Amino acid sequence: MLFHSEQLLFKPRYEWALGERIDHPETTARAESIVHALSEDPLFELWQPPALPAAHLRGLHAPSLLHLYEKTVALQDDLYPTVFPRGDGVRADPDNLHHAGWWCFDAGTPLNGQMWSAARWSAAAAVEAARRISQGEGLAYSLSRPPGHHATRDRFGGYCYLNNGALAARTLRKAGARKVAILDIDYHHGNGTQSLFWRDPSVLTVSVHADPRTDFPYYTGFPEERGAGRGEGFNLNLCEERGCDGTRYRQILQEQVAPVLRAFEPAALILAAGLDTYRLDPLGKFELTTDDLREVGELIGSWGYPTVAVQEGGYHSAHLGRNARALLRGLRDGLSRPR
Ligand code: Q9C
Ligand code: ZN
Repeated sequence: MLFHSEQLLFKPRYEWALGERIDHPETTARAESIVHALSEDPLFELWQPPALPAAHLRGLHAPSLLHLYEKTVALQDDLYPTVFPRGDGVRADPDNLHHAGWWCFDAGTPLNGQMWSAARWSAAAAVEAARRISQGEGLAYSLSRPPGHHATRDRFGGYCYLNNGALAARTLRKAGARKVAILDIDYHHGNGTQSLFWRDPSVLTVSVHADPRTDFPYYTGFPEERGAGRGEGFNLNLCEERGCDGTRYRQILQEQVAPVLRAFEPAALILAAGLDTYRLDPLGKFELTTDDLREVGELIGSWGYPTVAVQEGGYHSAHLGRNARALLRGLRDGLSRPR
């Protein structure tokens, strides 16, 4: 398990949900729950990643976005962008935090003085997990928090600032992997990851998620989004209705995901490991049990790809640790007996 304690200093307080101001779901208790559950398990040793050089981030994210993030360290309070300009004639200045809305796509992802350090360590953990896979390990887990899969090249949103899973994929590609697949099992569509590899045939992106007509991020995640240019056909969106249970979920993995991965033949797999498909999750409306998550892990592991598991969502803090442990144990068991 890769994790840095500075990831715990970022505490978003609230978000807006249809006119209600609700406690922010992406709490430090989430990470604490996972650290606690995995520390009790001798199989998951806790490692601190090395710091991530800024150059590594510039390969994926817009310099202006990173510039804006650097500015946020001076913030004394939480900043929620409220002005979201669009179209021609907008001159956005990353030195001016009043312009933060240009780099933001929702009202649930605040900036404050602690965010930038936490997000960088979260990304550093994912990159280090990927580095370990490139050196021959079979499974590595990054406790990435804040999460990453909604972050695009130049926009934050959906509680995500840097796209941790995408950085892991790039790390593997740079280390020599010709083809890498990202499988996103978070309840929500991985819109950021999709957009980052939209034209890239060397990174296959697959996301299994709730129907965007009813669930965040609403605008993307439809099956007709398949990539473009040379990347056409290398993005796959699989939508499920609310209420999807473990049996149905595994059926999707087995019948629709496994053949696509097999045909692609990736050198490694990035698993965007959201746990908000859990039946008690306050945001997700799927019905997977803890044991289903273990079986999901086992099924994915049985495909035999060296795997970087990167934490994404999952908001039932009290059960989050045991769910992460179930998924990871499943993965490890599956990998130990490939089919
Ligand atoms: N009432 C991830 O799981 N807000 N992000 C939903 C809730 C956005 C979820 C409103 C949910 C983002 C990484
Ligand atoms: Zn999610």
